[in-house]
Amino acid sequence: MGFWQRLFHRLRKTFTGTNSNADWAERIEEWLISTDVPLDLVETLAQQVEKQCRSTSPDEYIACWRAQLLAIFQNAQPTQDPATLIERYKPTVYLFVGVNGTGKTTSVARFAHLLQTRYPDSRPLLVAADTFRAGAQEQLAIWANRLNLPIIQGQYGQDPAAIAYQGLHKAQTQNLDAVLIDTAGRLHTRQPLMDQLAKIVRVLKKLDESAPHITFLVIDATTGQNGIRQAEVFSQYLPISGIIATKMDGTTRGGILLGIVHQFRLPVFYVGTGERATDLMPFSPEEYIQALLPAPHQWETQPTAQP
Ligand SMILES: Nc1nc2c(ncn2[C@@H]2O[C@H](COP(=O)(O)OP(=O)(O)OP(=O)(O)O)[C@@H](O)[C@H]2O)c(=O)[nH]1
Ligand SMILES: [Mg+2]
Repeated sequence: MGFWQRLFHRLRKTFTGTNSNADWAERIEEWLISTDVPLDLVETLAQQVEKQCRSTSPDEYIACWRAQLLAIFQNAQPTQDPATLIERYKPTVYLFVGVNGTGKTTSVARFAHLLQTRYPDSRPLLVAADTFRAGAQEQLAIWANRLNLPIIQGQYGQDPAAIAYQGLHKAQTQNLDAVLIDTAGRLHTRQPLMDQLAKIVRVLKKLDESAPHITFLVIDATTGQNGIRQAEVFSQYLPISGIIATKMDGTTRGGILLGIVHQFRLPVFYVGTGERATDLMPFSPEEYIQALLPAPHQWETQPTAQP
């Protein structure tokens, strides 16, 4: 390129801003990848934005990206509010599944508290069907005590399906409103443990064909790309109703959720924002996207990407 050509090119860039969107695109793509949004999804979004967004103002350009991100959630809207199901089924059965340490037990307690807050007359029954990890029974019992809720416990090593059955049976005979079943953390790669989950579902159906009414897959939002695989494998073994995304109170922006919602059309119902009973919020796609892709002047603090 000769001197005049270079100058012309530079001027055109300055005046028409033709290149500025490309610069922005690159920065936004890098940013989203650093928040754990899967690479292929970022690329797809970039292509859509390029086609649809003509504006050269950074604010409008960001708004265009946000609209694309939001559209992903429109394709996976929850058909029901899990909590209000207790008005429909008595008892409503909620099953909590996920890999080790994602926050299942804490989510059982937090969801029980949420039900109690919304329906003060209800008494959810907690069911400790984690017989795999020593101390798991005790952990849920402490929550039951704190929240003043009934609990069904089992023995270490016992068949978790039997405890789930016992729990639902008790709730049916005592006319309780809800049954919240905690399960053992399991690696999605261990088939016998995954088969056990399918067995819990089969056994519940012997007492109530429509149970479980909700199966929450609990995902640790800091988990990175592995979250996709977790959603994929758990969905193969039992019908997942949607996601509880935990540990959203840390530095993570939880970009992996976008990947899960996009790929599996699973709604995100709640986010966990801490370790207390009150730390469970209904998920808001708008707020999530606002935090995932903030205004450019807030970009100085890079989110920490998970390996
Ligand atoms: N900061 C924060 N910590 C959380 C959140 N949810 C759970 N935790 C913590 O994460 C750890 C694991 O939570 P649990 O509820 O025991 O997880 P789990 O899935 O039942 O674990 P396993 O039964 O061992 O598979 C605990 O220390 C919780 O207090 C959250 O939303 N934010
Ligand atoms: Mg647990």
